[in-house]
Amino acid sequence: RRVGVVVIGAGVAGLVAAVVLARRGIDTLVLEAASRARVESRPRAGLLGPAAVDALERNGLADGLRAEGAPHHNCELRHRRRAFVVEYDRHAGGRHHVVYPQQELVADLVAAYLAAGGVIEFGVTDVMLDALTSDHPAVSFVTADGQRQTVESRFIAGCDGHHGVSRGSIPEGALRHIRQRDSAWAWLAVLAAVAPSTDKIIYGVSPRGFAGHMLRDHRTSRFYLQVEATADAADWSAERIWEELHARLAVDADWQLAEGPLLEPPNVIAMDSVFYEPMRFGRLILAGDAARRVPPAAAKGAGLAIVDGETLALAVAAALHDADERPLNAYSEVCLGRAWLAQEASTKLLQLVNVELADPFARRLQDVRLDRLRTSPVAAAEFADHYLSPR
Ligand code: RFL
Repeated sequence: RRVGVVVIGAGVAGLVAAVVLARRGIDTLVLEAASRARVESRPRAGLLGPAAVDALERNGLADGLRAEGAPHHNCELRHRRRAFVVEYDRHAGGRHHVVYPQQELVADLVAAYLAAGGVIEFGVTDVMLDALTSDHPAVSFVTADGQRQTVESRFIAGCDGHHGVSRGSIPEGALRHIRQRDSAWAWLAVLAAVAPSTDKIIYGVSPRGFAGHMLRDHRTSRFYLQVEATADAADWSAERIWEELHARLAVDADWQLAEGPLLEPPNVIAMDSVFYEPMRFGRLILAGDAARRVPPAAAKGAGLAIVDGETLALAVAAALHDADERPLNAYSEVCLGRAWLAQEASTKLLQLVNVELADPFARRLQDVRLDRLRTSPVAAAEFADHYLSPR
């Protein structure tokens, strides 16, 4: 069997790429390890920046997001038991975020791709990539009902996330691994079945460490707690989590944090990033988390994956339709430029909100940064530029 492009992974990167390719008449096959039910219900990201929303709009993929998503123009910081709001859209020409659960976006994208005549194999196992530097790279896999198949293609899009097989199929030494030095901190990610106690995201900076109250939908809330990088999620009972959230988010105002049952076991998310460069090896092109890991701190991962997916598809379409390989040759640099900008935003946000618990000197500087953000329009404009990046 032969197709134009095999896309490995039906996450946001893979599905955006697949829709754009299929709509341009390119025969596309998506291979996904999980079931359809699983990808359409797996909770992850929620906050999407303007570049990602624009990319979805441009491709007619934003109907669900427009109907169900909630625009977000500001966020709240809590410091020394005082709350202040940063109206970041005002400093960014009205650009803002939209909160829309990633699994709902995935469901929209699956539907759009199938409507464009695309084919997805869910539940595949043992995916293997071959002949990546030839004109006809191949992918072999075992279907959900146990058949081994091999498909030849012109290009392979490696969109299978940080733990996928695509990047691992590239020979040792062909990519640079650019890793951040180990961070002392991680975030414990908690998802609870409770209506949010706020209408804006809250970044709480307290003497016990950072706590975040993020938004998902009207029945679900995401929380983060700064923990030691070596922390074990098993040590964090629901009781301990709520106790810390109450303590770290406390303000001298009439505000209550509502509790609810945890929807999944909490997990410890490392804050150390890694980039793999370039994002291409022969006819295999990487997109999204397959090419990097950025911390969820500034909520950039899914947005980058979406714009990578679109950029990849347009570059491959130019190569296949017009024999123009220039966009493909520029692909890695374009995507890396955006991703490093997003990384810088994440790094800056972590410096703003993570508390260096054992370092009074760093904490004094953090106090200054937060006071400047509260009082200086220049500091607020700088925050807005990072928070909404990449453009
Ligand atoms: P995904 O979403 O991981 O999708 C990859 C897909 O590939 C499949 N797969 C395979 N398929 C076939 N063969 C194999 N061998 C395969 N191995 C894996 C997987 O089943 C999956 O379906 O990657 P993609 O598309 O690159 O998208 C990346 C984003 O998912 C990720 O960056 C974000 O979720 C990060 N992130 C956030 N990003 C935001 O922009 N805003 C946020 O608010 C935000 N919050 C978050 C987050 C990530 C989190 N976690 C779970 C680390 C919050 C959390 C808690």
